[in-house]
Amino acid sequence: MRLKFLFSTFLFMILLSVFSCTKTTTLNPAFPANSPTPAATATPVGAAGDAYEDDDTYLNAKTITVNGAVQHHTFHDYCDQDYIKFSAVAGTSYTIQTLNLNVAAHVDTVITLYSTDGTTYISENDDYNSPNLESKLTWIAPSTGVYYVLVKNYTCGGYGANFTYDIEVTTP
Ligand SMILES: [Ca+2]
Ligand SMILES: [Ca+2]
Repeated sequence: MRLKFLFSTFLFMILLSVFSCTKTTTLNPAFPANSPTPAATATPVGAAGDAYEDDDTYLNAKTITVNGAVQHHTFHDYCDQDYIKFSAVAGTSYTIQTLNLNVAAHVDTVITLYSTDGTTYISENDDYNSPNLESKLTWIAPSTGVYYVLVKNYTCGGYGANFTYDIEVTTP
C-alpha cells in the first residue's frame, strides 16, 4: 500500500513537471520569446541631393556628355554614391576625372569604371596625384557603347551639403 502511494506520488510529480514544462514553453505569438526589442539606431541625416539624384545605382545613372560641361555633385547623405554614364566609341581614349573637391570637407573621391552592362569591373582610381585626392582614369574603349562610372567618397562617414566635387569625361 505504501509502495503504491509512493508510486502514485511519483507519477503525479512526473505529470506535474511535464505539465509545467508544456505550459512554460507555450509561446504567445504576439510576444515571441526570442525577439528582443530592437535598439533605437541613429539615422544619419543628410543634406538635399544634387541635381542628378537619385543616381545611387547604375540603373539610375545620369548621362554626362563627353567633352561637355563639368557636372557638380554632392555626397549629400551617408554612403552616397553617384553613377554617371557616357557614350564611347571603339578605339577612342577617354579620361574620366574628378576635380574641384572640397578639400576643407575632406572630400576624397574614388572612381570605378564599369562596362556596358553596368556591373563588369574595368578599372578604378582613388588618388591619381597623391597627396591630392582627385581621381582620374584614362582608358581606350574596346567597343562602342554606353559605359558606367561609379563615384564614391573614400569614407562613408563624410557627407553633407559641403561634400562637393565636379566630374568630367574628355577625349584628347
Ligand atoms: Ca547619389
Ligand atoms: Ca581620392
